[in-house]
Amino acid sequence: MMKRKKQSTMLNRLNRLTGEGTYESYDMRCMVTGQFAVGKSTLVKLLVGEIIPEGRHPTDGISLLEGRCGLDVKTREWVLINPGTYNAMDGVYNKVLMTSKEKEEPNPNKKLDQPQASDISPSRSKDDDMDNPGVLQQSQAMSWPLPSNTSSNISNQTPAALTLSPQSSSVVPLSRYQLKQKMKAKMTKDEIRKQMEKVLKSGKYKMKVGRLIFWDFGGQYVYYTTHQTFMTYRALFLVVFDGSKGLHEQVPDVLCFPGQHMIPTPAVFLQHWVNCILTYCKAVYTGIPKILFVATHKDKVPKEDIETRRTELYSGVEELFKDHEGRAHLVINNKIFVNATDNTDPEINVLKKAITDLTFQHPCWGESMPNASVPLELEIANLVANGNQILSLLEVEELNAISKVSVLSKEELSDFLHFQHSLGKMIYFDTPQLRGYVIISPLLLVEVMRSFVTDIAFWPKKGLIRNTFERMSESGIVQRKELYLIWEQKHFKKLSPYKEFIFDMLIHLDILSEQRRYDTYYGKSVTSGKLLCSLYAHSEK
Ligand SMILES: Nc1nc2c(ncn2[C@@H]2O[C@H](COP(=O)(O)OP(=O)(O)OP(=O)(O)O)[C@@H](O)[C@H]2O)c(=O)[nH]1
Ligand SMILES: [Mg+2]
Repeated sequence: MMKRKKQSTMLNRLNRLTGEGTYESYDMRCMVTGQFAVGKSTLVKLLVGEIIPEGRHPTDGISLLEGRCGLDVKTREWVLINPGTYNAMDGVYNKVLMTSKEKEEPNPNKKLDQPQASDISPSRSKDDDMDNPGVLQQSQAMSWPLPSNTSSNISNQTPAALTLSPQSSSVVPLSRYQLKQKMKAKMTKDEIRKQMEKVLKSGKYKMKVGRLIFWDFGGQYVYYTTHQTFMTYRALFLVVFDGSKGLHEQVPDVLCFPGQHMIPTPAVFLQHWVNCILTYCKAVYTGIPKILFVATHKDKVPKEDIETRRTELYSGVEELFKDHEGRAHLVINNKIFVNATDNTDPEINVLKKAITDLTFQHPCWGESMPNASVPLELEIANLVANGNQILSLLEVEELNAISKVSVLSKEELSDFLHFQHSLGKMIYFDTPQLRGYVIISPLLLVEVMRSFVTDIAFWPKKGLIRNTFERMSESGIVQRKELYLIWEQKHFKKLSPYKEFIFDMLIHLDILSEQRRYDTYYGKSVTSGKLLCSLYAHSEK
């Protein structure tokens, strides 16, 4: 009942925001989960065209790879974005520049026909470029519609060695790096805004390349309690496992799951992740989210045994989930088995194709989003790209006032924040304690969690904070001042100015609660009192 009311309010809000029309939004979070050390980070790096480091580098918390790759909305090509030359501004470029102006109304004063070589030649003036589709031609080149069979080789090549794809090579064979440099030199934030607003006004805002955002989840136990906070049905999940190991072989050197008394095996981990995903994602669409299984370490299996191994692994997985309630969510039949360290493994393309297909089948891919809030979204995206993660409501209001095409009314702004929160893109709680701030990057919350729920390997070696971690992991008890101290550390310094807000938010989210529940958390006793951290509650058992 309550839920239905909430949903209809949300729809009303959305309707109010969509008064000025909508555009199709293409954004997909690809959440990569699974046991520790199975190759999640390696695989993600490979998929976004990053160089794969040697050796083992466990992921601390969650690592977010944003703005590195996308999918061409029309051709479905896997598009890599400036590997090796990634710049924080890309977050903004990607959204603005992936806007197609192809169908813009012809303007007699401007050249809107076929792009010419000169459109993107360095000799043209800045203003010309801003008014010319050549800029977007650049963006098309930047987004690099590579044929999918070669895209996996991309990180082997130096950027300068790359030429434009066939359809744009007739324009000018600028290297990706050169284009990038040129873009940087040519487009200031103001110009991007101007450009964007023009497109919006024309009502032709259209994303050309949808974005894939990879969420790489750390596989150590300690993070299991925090990961669920970020899971959403508006995502596609990968569950990665090491295909060189038997599904029921004991995983050495690990204790059993907290609170579970089972021998740890790859099968136990697979079940854990599937259950976790399906428990924490709201069931909004039947069979969504999808969970794609990916086996790694193919190179550890003798060549002649690979096919038998593949069959064995996946019939094992099939068996494991045959009576599972969430069977409809599982994508097993692709039987993907890769070497995550080798970008020339042809099966990487099979994996990319599976991710692409599942993304295009996802009901949230291409959903209608209000035009009215795009300018504000872009302002915020720009700040996020520059490393900002949190804004005061006042700052958001100021940003909203900048736009020349679309300034949201107070009511609409509130709708916008609620809506972004429901999408999981921002975090905003409309309560007296919390409504003063807006978390504009979910990464902040990841860092908050990581600040006090982290693997022992990442604890300080000695000192007060070490003691806090020891006590917290044993008893689940922590004090406000101890958390504040943790946030004073160099690495978490940016949390410090918002410590009270963050603290209140952890209470609001029930991550922290007073040890004595009959006290209200508004009372003074909290500031000095002990708090129970629910994320460590298992340690009490
Ligand atoms: N031979 C081989 N090694 C792999 C493969 N995939 C990953 N590795 C190696 O396995 C180790 C662990 O890989 P990661 O990608 O860090 O594993 P992870 O799943 O991200 O681990 P956590 O972040 O701790 O959860 C690294 O040394 C990788 O180089 C593979 O397919 N074949
Ligand atoms: Mg990792």
